[in-house]
Amino acid sequence: MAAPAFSIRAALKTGKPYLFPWLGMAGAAHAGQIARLNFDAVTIDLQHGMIDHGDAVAMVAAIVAADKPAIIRVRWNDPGLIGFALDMGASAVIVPMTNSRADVEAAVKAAKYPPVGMRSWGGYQMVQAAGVSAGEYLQQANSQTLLFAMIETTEAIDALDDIATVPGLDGLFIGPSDLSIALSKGKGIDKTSPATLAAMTKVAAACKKNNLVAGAFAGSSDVVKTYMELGFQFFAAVTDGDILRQGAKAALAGVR
Ligand code: 3PY
Ligand code: MG
Repeated sequence: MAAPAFSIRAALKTGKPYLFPWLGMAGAAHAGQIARLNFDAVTIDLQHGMIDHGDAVAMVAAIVAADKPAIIRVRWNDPGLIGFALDMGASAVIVPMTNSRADVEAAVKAAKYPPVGMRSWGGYQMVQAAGVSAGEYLQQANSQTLLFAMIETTEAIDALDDIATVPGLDGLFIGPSDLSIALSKGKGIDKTSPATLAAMTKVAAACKKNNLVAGAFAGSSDVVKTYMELGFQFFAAVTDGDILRQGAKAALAGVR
């Protein structure tokens, strides 16, 4: 964590937007190639991505070898999954569907070593990924590995003040697809609907008040810009599927 590549905090302090791709496809080769592009970090989505834990271990190693921090969105708010993601060498963990203070307290407990939480010590992959000694990792892990609670339901919006004040929490991360489905009562997905943006404005204010990182899945540069105007800083800017589709389209343009 002394190693600059592992630390996300130092880059966030500049106030600049923090941009990363969101990988849903398994493969260390493409994770390593994408990590060498001009992103700040790379995220592996273990909730909806077609990626198992063995794939993810190799993908984190490839991302870290490219000197970029790896971020993992875990499959669910489960202490074993959160601990394993950090033990793989993730610099940040994003936990889906955290809807109450109790949900977020449980996630923090899993992600932080005592006295903040109950993360269990073991394995040395995370120590190697951070490029420090085991003792240094233990000393720095609680402040340098970031825990994001996802806000993507009406329950979470209603519980925002309770959630945002959980000690040890580092940031909130909007899932705008699920949030817009919930806000529209299942009618549709709209990442920039007035209702979605109004809810996100409340989340940005809660982050500012409680010194939390304000993050969101955006998926395109237009949406990143819209969310930046609301006060967000930490973005999933594009998916690997979109990178592939856009690249294929560009390669064929003018030929077909
Ligand atoms: C959502 O938008 O609901 C997410 O979880 C991000 O993919
Ligand atoms: Mg979601």
